[in-house]
Amino acid sequence: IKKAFIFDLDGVIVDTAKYHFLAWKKIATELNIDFTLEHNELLKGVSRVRSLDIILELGKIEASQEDKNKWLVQKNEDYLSYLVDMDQSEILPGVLTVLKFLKEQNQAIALGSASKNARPILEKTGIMSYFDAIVDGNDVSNAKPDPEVFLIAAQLLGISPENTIVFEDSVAGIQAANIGKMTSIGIGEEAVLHEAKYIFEDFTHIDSSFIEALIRK
Ligand code: B16
Ligand code: MG
Repeated sequence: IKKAFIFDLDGVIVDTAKYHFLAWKKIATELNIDFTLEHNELLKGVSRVRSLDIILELGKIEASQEDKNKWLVQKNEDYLSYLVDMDQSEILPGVLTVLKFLKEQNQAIALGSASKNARPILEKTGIMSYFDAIVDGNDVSNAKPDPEVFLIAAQLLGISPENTIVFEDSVAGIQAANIGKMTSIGIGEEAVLHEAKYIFEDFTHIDSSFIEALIRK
């Protein structure tokens, strides 16, 4: 059977979490908010607007919409400055091998990301052509753990949620896949992603026989 394989972007295909962190950290420092790498886990898979709210809550700061808009623009400009030199070398280990194998097996592939910067990242890393559908932060109104982003992707591929597999690095994303009745595969730490059906440290640990079994299921 033809299955749909949906990839999250940040933390699954590329390690952009570090750039999101640096950009948010700058704003937090300006506002005298203690913002650690541990806090940053809360922002994974979460929209830009919601991320700012979480940081302001951490600092117990109430801000005007005007100020919030200013910080959102500032954060994104700063984040984009880290992406200027991005190229294929920033694709995480093992990802290309899996993408190539899925293509050879004639499987459907989609991107399902909360980011509004997904397309330029796919272009810079040269992997746009692998994707049969791209659904990102510009296309959805409900953020993960709402399954909307993955449901739209599966629909665009013409494949039912039951025949869809989702690769995710965030708790919110794993929950979204589970709520959408899809097969969730966590990429990262077992302790964080224990709600996933399968968990792998990274894509180098996913071999072709595992994927073949998913396809045949
Ligand atoms: P942007 P994903 C998410 O991407 C990130 O994990 C999250 O940290 C970020 O705030 C969000 O995208 C929005 O990104 O500011 O670029 O629109 O993991 O769903 O691919
Ligand atoms: Mg992610």
